[in-house]
Amino acid sequence: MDHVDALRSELLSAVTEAGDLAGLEGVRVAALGRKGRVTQLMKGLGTMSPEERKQAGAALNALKSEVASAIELRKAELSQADIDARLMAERVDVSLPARPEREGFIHPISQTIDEVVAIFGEMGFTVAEGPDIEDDWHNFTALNMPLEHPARQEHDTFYLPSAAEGERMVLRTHTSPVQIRTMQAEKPPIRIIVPGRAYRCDSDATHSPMFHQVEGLLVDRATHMGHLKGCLIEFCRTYFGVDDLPVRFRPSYFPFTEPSAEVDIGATREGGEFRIGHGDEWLEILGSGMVNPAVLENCGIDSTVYQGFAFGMGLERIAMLKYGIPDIRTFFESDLRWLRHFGFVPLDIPSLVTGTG
Ligand code: 2NL
Repeated sequence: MDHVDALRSELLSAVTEAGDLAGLEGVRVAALGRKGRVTQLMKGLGTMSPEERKQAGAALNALKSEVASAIELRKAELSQADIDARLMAERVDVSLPARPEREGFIHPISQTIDEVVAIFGEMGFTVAEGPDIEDDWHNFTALNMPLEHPARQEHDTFYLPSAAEGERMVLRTHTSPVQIRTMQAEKPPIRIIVPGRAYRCDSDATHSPMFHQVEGLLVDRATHMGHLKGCLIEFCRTYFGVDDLPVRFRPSYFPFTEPSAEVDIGATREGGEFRIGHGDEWLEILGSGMVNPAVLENCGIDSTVYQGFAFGMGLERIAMLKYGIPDIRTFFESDLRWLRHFGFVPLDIPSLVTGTG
């Protein structure tokens, strides 16, 4: 069996010396492949006497499995070395300055969403999302707007062609269906904000058929109007960066809240333009109210135990007021000169300390 021992040490050192995966595969084929040396020796077993075959067969099987496991071991080592080499070669220096040809700007809507999320995030709200294409129940019925409700006609809804026998779907007219879905899926306490696209068939200097909203919803056992007021006053003052900004709650009506209030902030008119802050003018910036108990019940929440407040605002509107953008249609024209003027640099991250980011 001396020749088996010699072959063993020869093959094992070839395995150890293989410098890469391709070289190792060559060693494997030469030893264990169809015409490999170990395979050839095993073929010779057939010509031996039964006694010889028993001994030689056991020795060759042992050799074969020893060589095979040495190859596996070396393969693992070489693969790791391969990964290490690639990681070194493909390393990216993240501290390099941005290349001028890759210069880009954050769209004011994205910036405004980031700012609003930062402010409400600090108060403990998380972001929820849902589909743009909705069914009638989630967009209207659950929100206390039954078929004959006049608010449905006011909404200038975009309807999709109805499927053969299916119901007619709508492009959501507000982001409220996301709150409905959250209330159905989760138990209170609920504290979410929902930034997203909404659609209404309307177009002029202050209306776009596709626009963005942020709505908010908080549901808990003892939620009341004081919580709503504190939360929204805090939001207005932080968003506009005016510590003592006057904020006014004016009675209003929405089918999904009772009572309802619209929120105005103090402003002065200078020339044709509004300036946010003190003064004798009021600017409406959002709608709000205590969630109508019928809406809670529609979502399976016991309205004798839980109460909630909700609010909604147009993102283009609050962005136009803060950044002095005069026409809503320019948000969606993809005009690079407009974006360079009103856009934000990517590293200018919004935070509560920097306000605008
Ligand atoms: C506005 C007014 C508002 C809500 C939205 C809401 C959602 C649910 C339940 C109750 Cl699921 N309310 N949303 C409430 C009050 C006002 O939006 O003027 N938006 C631009």
